[in-house]
Amino acid sequence: MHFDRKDLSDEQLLHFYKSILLPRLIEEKMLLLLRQGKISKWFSGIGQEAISTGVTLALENDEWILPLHRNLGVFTNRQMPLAKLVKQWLGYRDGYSKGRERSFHFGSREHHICGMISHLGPQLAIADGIALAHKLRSENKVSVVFTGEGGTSEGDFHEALNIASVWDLPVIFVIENNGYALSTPSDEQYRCGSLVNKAQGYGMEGVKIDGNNLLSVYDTVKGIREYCINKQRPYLVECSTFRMRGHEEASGTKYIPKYLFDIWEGKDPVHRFEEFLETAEILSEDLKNEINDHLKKYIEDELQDGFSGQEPNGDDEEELNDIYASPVWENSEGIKTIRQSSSPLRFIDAVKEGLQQSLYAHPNLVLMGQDIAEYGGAFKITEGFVDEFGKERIRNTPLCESGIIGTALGLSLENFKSVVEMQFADFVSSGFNQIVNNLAKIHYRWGQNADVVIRMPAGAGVGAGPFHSQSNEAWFTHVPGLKVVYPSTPKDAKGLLIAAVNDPNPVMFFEHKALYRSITEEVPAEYYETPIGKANVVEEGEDISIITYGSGVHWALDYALSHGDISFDILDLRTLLPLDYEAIRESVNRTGKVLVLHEDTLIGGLGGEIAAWIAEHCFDHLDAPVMRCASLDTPVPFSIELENNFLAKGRLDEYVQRLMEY
Ligand SMILES: Cc1ncc(C[n+]2csc(CCOP(=O)(O)OP(=O)(O)O)c2C)c(N)n1
Ligand SMILES: [Mg+2]
Repeated sequence: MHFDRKDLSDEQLLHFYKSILLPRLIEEKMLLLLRQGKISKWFSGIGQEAISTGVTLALENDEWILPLHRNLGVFTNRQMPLAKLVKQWLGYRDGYSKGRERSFHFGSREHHICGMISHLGPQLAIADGIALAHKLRSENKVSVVFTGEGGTSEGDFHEALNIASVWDLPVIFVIENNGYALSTPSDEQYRCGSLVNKAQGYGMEGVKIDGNNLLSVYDTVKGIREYCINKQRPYLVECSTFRMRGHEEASGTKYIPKYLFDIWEGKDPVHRFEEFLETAEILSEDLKNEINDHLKKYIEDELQDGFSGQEPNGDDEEELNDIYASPVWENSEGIKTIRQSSSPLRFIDAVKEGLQQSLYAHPNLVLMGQDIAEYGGAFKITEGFVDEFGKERIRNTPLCESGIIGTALGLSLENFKSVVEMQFADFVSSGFNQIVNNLAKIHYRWGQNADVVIRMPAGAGVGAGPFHSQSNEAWFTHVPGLKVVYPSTPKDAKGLLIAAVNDPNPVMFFEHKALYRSITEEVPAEYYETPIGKANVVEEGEDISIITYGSGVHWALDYALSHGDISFDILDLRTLLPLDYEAIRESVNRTGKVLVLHEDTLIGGLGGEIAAWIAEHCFDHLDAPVMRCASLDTPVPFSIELENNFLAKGRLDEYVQRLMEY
């Protein structure tokens, strides 16, 4: 192995030596503790330390790194105190995630590290968002994200590299190619010779290097960093390496031929670098011992401190409180109005105005979606926005829901807000993982918020078939950490959208397509919030409560209009997560008979949760069983006759009559 020191001083080289040695010594100690049963799980990076160390040393300390499970060297080289890391690994409350996350699955804003979730791939696009933030602010910074060669088979890899290239983002993508993904060898993983060849397909530069040579990694990444900043382009680096231990310690290495260990033992990144320093007479025997002793003592001291951490105490209130980031008070005075005064607006125009005023209120707000720029979006909601706010803030995206939602999270890490438009709510399934696993959980996991609104044009009644008509809100109401909002009127649509953008948490914002152009009402011209989490009593009554939202509100109102003999109490939930249970209770108390109505299908729909809650908490006030009127448990059919038959609206009369009979 040839080491080229270039203009690095002896002092710097010794610093590099300590930097690569520390993670190795910590790991050796960890293996010992594992055997003694003192820690439960360990993903070893022994053999791969030159990559974490070289990459981290090549960056500025305030540049974000998104590491994986074998990158201890990233954490140590960002000077994270080992004691606190140990507390993290032991699940103590004074670790980096209050005992909520395992091993390296956490981040730290202070250290500009955004750790992985278990899913391989989703953090790749977060690096895009961070780099976009730097680009928008004209900062000379890059973001760096790691993947294993196995992770490159995930669609997220493709989406993240493609976005970075199309948007000219200064991101360094580092592949640690250690030849195996758990037991799967490279020839069962990909067929492109070298993974770096993929760079060409994305129209970016790439290089393959010896990932076991600390100076090669350092020097290459340092040069690439300058390239990325100067050219405002991404770069792909493939580092050849090998892991000397099992995938994780319990899984063994039987599937790897022994000769590979012999070959790679000869290329050990720590020993070879040590030898180079000794040969160059930079590291004497005495100094080597001194450094080793010093680091070992540091490790022992920190371990002792780490093991004296505190067990989490499982306080429900604290646990639930950390699901959401606290709202930040925003001064809304003087936000530009689009109209002179209050006037009737269609639902769709109210959404548009909510977006426009939010763009004026938040100079750090970026809109992203397919065809939303010059074309104005599938429903023309953002028409004219490019002229008003510029292409940097109104961003057409490639066709990649997952990558864009990940990018939105990256923007949030750098204090941007974003609104992502799903062309149709149905397509959110292609971005599902990012929403339910990254956006929803990140605040609970390590206190980072995801300031992202996802606009969801949803619902049927437009003859659009199974993939342009779904009511998929219940997919998300089951996910702690999300907020799910579903306005039914233009006034609420504008106010709730403004509130959603102001809210620092991830908000799924449902807009029923059939309401876009069919519902008009007086909407204030001012910039105002309709509070998230508060239901609206649309009508007070005595006979039957209809608890509903979205299109259901209008079905209930129509029905009530043509059945003047029944006194309906109509409650528009407006927010589905968190639910306004108090408003539900009050409505039940007024009538004693409840029908939960929604366009979503019956089984697993939100109606089940509401009915169960009422049965559990309002039993004394009930005069009849809680009923649910929902759409048929099939996909949404295309033909208008079938769709009408599918929709809950057609069964409303039957349910009301059954309730009246009690
Ligand atoms: C989406 C997803 N599928 C499967 C797994 C289970 N899993 C964890 S690590 C791993 C292998 C990863 O291999 P590679 O990307 O090469 O990284 P390495 O472990 O070799 O560093 C697998 C299959 C996972 N974490 N996420
Ligand atoms: Mg691998």
